[in-house]
Amino acid sequence: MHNIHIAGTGLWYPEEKISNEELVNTYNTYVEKFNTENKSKINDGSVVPMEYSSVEFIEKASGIKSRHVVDKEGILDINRMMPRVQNELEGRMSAHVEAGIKASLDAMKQANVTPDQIDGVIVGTSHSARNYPAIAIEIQNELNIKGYAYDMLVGCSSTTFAINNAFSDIASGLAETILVVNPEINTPGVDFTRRDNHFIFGDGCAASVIQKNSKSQKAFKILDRKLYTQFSNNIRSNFSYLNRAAVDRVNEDKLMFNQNGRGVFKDVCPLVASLIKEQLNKNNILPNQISKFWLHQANGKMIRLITSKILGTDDFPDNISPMPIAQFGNLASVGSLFAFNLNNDLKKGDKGVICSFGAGYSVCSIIVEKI
Ligand code: CO8
Repeated sequence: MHNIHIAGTGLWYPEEKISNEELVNTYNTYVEKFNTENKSKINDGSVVPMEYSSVEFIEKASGIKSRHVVDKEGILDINRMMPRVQNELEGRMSAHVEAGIKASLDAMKQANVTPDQIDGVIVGTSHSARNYPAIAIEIQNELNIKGYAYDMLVGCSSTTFAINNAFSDIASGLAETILVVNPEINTPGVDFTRRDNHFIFGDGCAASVIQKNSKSQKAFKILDRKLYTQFSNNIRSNFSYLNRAAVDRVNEDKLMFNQNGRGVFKDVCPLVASLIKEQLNKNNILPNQISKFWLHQANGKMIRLITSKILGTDDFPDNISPMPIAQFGNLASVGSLFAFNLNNDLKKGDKGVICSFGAGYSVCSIIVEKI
């Protein structure tokens, strides 16, 4: 039996915040402008009028009330509708690295670990800022960490899959302590002119220290990991280095995040609930022995439904499955770690489940115990 722990976690998120009211106000102004400018084409049927968004819909369908973003002004400017970010260029620090360092320092402090004790850095994210050199290697360099570093992409399960890789490296003897970093700067990939997507994502970053025999007060022992993937086009981004040379040129906006939200909801809820139930059963743990389900923050209704399927009842307190989604929106792969970091004041012996699910489809469930 391995004695491998989540020794500490840390978060970073931008100060700027957009409420549903502000977002819908901008979106609806954009719609009004589009429909006015295209009035004659709409009247002759050659252009479809845009439909208005609503605060009530967003809150009821998703549970999201606000989101933290890297650039509020750019997103709310109806002549822009996207954050103002910078290209990756040598000579200045990547925004992903900056976010990663802030979250990492927090995690290292909580884990009571210094850079010289870390053997490697794994960055897991749904969008890498560039192809190479790896973001992880820049973080490794900035934090003065020896050993190795690499990036990995697994959509919304990038954080938990990265924690899993760290566990495997430690269990195999390759390392004793790994820093896992998960920058999710999502808003540059969102089409804020799309009614069905404009409210979903926010920006944030998490980091965790995975360590053998941690002595940290905040440490949780990793008891079990279960990973599952199943191919689906229901959440897809086609943005890639191929675009510039493609003979079948497509408008850049059409290449970004796109999803069939209904389809995802229908496929993923039963999949995740049965995966966690099977995992608990294999580990001889009853669902009601789990103090917290720190689930991927895609949708409040999904979190509630999955929890009720696992527990076999609708009658459970909200705080069993924390929902930072209300404040942060969907943070792609760091949602479950935000839920964990902000709600993990458990007592020795208490158990919880950290579970991500999303694009791929990809699912990773990790059972932990407070030591
Ligand atoms: N305002 C008002 N009405 C609206 C709006 C709006 N903004 N949007 C849609 N409607 C209307 C629709 O037109 C529809 O009307 P009608 O019934 O007349 O046809 C009605 O509301 C219902 O629409 P939907 O069926 O689309 O609404 P849902 O109840 O299904 O809710 C959700 C939509 C919230 C998207 C929901 O389906 C959902 O959350 N599904 C799960 C999605 C999910 O988990 N996705 C995972 C994505 S995260 C991930 O994997 C990582 C990807 C990488 C990150 C990417 C960063 C860019």
